Amino acid sequence: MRYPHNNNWLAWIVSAICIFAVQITMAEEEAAERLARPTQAQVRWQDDELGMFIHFGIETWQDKETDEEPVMDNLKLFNPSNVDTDQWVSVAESMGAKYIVLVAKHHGGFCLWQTDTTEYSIKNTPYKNGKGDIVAELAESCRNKGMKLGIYISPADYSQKTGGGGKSNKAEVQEKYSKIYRQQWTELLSQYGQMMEVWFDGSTVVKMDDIIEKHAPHAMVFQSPQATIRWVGNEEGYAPYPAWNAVNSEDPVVLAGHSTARHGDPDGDRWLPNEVDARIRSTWFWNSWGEDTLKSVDKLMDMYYNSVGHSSVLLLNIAPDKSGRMPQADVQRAAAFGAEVKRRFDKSIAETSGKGALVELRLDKPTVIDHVVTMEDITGGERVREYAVEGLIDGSWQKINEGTAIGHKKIDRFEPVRVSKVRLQVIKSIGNPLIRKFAVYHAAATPTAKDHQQQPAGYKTAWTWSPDSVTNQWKTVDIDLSPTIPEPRQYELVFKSTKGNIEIASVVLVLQGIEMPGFAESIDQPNTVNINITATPSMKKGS
Ligand code: FUL
Repeated sequence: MRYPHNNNWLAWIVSAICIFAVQITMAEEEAAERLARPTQAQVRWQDDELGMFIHFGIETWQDKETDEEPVMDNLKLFNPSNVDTDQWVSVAESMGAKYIVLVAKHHGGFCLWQTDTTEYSIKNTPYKNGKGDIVAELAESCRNKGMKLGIYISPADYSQKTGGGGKSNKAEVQEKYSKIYRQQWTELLSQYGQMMEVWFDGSTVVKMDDIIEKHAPHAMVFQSPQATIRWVGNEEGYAPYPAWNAVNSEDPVVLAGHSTARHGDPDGDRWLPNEVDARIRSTWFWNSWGEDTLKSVDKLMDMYYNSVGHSSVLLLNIAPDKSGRMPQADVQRAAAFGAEVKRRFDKSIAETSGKGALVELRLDKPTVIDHVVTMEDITGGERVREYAVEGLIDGSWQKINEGTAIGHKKIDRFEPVRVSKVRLQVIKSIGNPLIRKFAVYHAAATPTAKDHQQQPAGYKTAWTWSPDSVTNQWKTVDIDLSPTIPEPRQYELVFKSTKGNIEIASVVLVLQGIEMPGFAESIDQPNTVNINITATPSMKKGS
């Protein structure tokens, strides 16, 4: 820079300001460098956005959600006449799903593949005279159609007398089961092609790191200490907002492998995005009465906005019936859902990308829009903390929407407005915002009150407990929560006192008589404990 001689002082101030600004920018960039980053596999997985879950087993014939009494006699039931795994894959495709997760063994212990680990498996069923193998059939269909496949093997196993996490109170049962469970994973991960996701429903106490490392190093791992993705905390299809992608690696819940969306921390050091598992009907397995519970396309779209639109991945369950095919009504609904997502979001009116706090999009002419989709380039970490979307309406800039997190994707839906330009103003960020996509749409889909819904109704429940006598001493109290816990979810347990103060020293959750350390954790609210109920073999038997 050159300045006239008598303006030296001005030059000095200008360069001082420049240096100062450069230093601030460098400090911010250093902070951004410290943000958690996804692996390439996590980035690919988040780009998938939608997967299809499949539950199919003895339960399909029992009209039940869990095979609670796994006796050999039950195996007679499993005899589908027309297993059509190509159809399953087509359904996934029609919905826009990029991967499938098959439940190869649910809590009852029945194995859908030719396993050497147990007699409670497909080889002792009438299906194909015991020669059938549903995992093999689906793996082949997926291979033929270029669909990615993931596997769920329940850690809890009734047939082996283990509860959540594959845990037993008896050392000899634990030792035997740990071997079985490890072998089950080894079989499925080494004999059926590459698996893109492995599901440890409710985390696992059985050592798995070496097996994953050897056979599925790039697979997404749902729950467990090796998790690369986490459970959102409910099964209703909703991620809260904001659902930050990172967590703190030292958080005991993260270490135990069952953190949820509530453990998200934008400044956390471990990238662990949320998977939102949900059902197209009200149950995971097909049953004779469930067709009326099929969710409408509107409801499914709501779930889509609140999961994919909240930087999470939606894993939607569709269950084959007793024939082995997915029922026509479900097939049509899945296709209609996929078509609606496409109709709304396949083609933007205009889009751009950019670096920095302001990203502007000029439209050819004043245009009506009702959606904005924004994506961060998450390879640089989740940088945006607060933003506003503004539109140039009749010559003046007006705020259309605002938010906090963007992450992989944020969908903003609003009443239609006619704009000639749109801009993203990043109000708060760590380092320079990296915007991969800023796109506008006119989907003619009116917003509903449920947009940005933080939690599904009934998500938070408070119980009031009134003991007969109150003492000044520490007391251990057993509370039976089973009547008030209808299904797997995250609950907040609030202890209230009507007389004097109470203090909670510790809370331990017991499921099926087995203590589940880490499933209950105190949170930052007075006398409140968060409990994660997932993968419960039977809620009826829970306590
Ligand atoms: C839950 C299980 O208890 C359900 O049966 C289902 O498998 C779902 C995906 O996870 O925790």
